[in-house]
Amino acid sequence: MNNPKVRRRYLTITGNENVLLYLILLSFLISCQSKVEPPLPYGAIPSERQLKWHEMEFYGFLHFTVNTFTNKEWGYGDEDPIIFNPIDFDADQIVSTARDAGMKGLILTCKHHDGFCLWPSKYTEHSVKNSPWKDGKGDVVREISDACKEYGLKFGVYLSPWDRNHKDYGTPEYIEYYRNQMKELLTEYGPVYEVWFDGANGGTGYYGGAKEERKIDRSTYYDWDSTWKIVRKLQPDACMFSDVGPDVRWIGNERGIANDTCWATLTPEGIDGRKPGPGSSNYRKNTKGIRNGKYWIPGECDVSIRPGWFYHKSQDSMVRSPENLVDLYFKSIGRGANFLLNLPPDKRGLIHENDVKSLKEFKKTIDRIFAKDLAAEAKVLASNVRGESREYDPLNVIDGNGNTFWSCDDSVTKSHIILEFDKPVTFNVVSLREYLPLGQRIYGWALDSWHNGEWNTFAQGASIGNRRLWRGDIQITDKVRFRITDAPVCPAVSEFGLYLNEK
Ligand code: FUL
Ligand code: CA
Repeated sequence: MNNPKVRRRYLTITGNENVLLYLILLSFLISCQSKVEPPLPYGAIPSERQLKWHEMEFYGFLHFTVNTFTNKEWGYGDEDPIIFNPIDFDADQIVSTARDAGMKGLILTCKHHDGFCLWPSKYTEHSVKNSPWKDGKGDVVREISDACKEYGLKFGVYLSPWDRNHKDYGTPEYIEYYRNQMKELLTEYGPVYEVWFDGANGGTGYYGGAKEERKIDRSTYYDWDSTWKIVRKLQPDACMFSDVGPDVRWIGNERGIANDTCWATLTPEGIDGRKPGPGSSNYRKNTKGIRNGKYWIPGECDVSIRPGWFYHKSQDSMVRSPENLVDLYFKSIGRGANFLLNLPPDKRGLIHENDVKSLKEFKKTIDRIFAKDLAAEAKVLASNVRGESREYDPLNVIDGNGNTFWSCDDSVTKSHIILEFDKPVTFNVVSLREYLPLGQRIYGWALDSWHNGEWNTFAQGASIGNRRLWRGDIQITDKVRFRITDAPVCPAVSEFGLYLNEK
């Protein structure tokens, strides 16, 4: 200890430790002060898989089968597999068209009502393996799912519960067949993000030559709970779509439009007191959902880019215009639902030039609208900040991060934020998002702009959810106010954006 060198070293170490201890203590005190518990979740809340699904927002449907060659919408089930021969089939063209349109996934009709399988299922001969296409060695499911991986899109599966070809349809044997096919699709083609259960089922068909009508009890025949368990086991991240969920609900129309007020929650109702199921539910309530419904089952708006779901030459001039697609974007995604747009490959096995053209223009318009978020420049003030904590600061609504949000004290339900700008901003589109892990918490909102010393309300609505888009008259102002006019609990608003849609 008498050695000065050693002493000095000892002293130095001690000094550092003190500073270190001081810093630890300080950051502990700061974190104690700023750590304010987040609000408790309200009502039904989304699962992890549903949260991922919400991020998808826009994706495509591919309706492709023997109907493409027979010019029908619903095949009877007696089609000869030799008619399926898309000689120029090009999965790259199909998937890159979807990607270039901004789609984040594709759902393929692996089997439609006619029963023809686009993959060589080992449970039937009624498939691509008996088609001249690629000498019976082709597999549309393989090629589309591989191309999706290559282009960074997620892959989804449509497997029609109704099968107008299968001889056993209507008996328990068919359910086994259906589940076996589902297992093939969910184990042999990589990750699946969505499984689509169509509610259209039961009726006339070929049925192995019987050519008759087979009625089924839609609420019991399929024993959906057991099939859904298989999907959960094989693809735990996949969301299941049907009229009644369990993860995603049909929006109740095939026009691609959610109700202006659209809740992510729903309590599915059966018909005549029976168990709700795909094709047997009071789906009219799906368009709006049910405020504070029992389950988180958000809406998906499916619609085709043409009048039909399958390709028909006669509809080449009836492709939806880019403006119409933008309108659907605002009426689906902009109302908290997802947008599922069908692109039917033609007889060649390609997305037709007219559809490609419209999609390109649509994408350009969407990109132009959302190119610059004017709100990012704002100063943001709030009527209340939860625990006065920086964690719930109103600036969180303009940070471009969906995981940070503005919130208030538990007792504060009606509240507002004001965005202030150095110079007036010009906008005609507003984008709002709630922080979904805490549930859908806002029941009413309004937007005001500041003109000549007073507030003018230019927009109002009820639901927000994953996203709420408003598009209207041009506003020029240096102050914008977002008011929560009705809410059962304090809010959790994650994002607020202002954009200019130049004509
Ligand atoms: C409906 C089906 O009957 C149509 O053919 C199409 O597949 C559409 C997406 O769902 O219920
Ligand atoms: Ca944020």
